[in-house]
Amino acid sequence: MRLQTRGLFGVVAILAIAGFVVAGCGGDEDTTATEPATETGAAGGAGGGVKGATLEIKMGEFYFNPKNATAKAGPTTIEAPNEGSVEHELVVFKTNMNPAKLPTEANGEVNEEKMDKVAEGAGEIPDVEAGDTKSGDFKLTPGKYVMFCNLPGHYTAGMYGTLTVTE
Ligand SMILES: [Cu+2]
Repeated sequence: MRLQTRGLFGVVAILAIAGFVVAGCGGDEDTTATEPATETGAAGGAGGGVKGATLEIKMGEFYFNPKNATAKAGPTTIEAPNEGSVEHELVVFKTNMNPAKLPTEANGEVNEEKMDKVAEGAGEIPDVEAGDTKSGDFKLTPGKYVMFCNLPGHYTAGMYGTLTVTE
């Protein structure tokens, strides 16, 4: 009798341990990633390695939406979904030039070499096929940017806009 009881106890104990281990694993998988506890607004914007913001600029024939975008300074991922039916691109220059009066070449493309760039603020998200979305990482600083699509004829068809970046 004694022996049997002990044996039963042993089995129960093993099952209990096994159950605990399984439950433990399941629990781990469900655990959501710990988010950095920032954004308390204290001690005024030191924020070095904080993940940047995201800005979406939709593209189509022949527009950017929003046409006049705004953003806060800092590392920013611009996402450019092409909801049109031909390829587009998003070229971004930091400049005070009027986006409607950029220097063009004979074929109507913007002459990027003649662009009056403010510091080094330029970049682009090239070759976005119809229906695709591409993104690029930009380090935005306060000021004015122009954006345009420089595929042949697209700029002159009105595919340009502005991006205003504030502190
Ligand atoms: Cu285009």
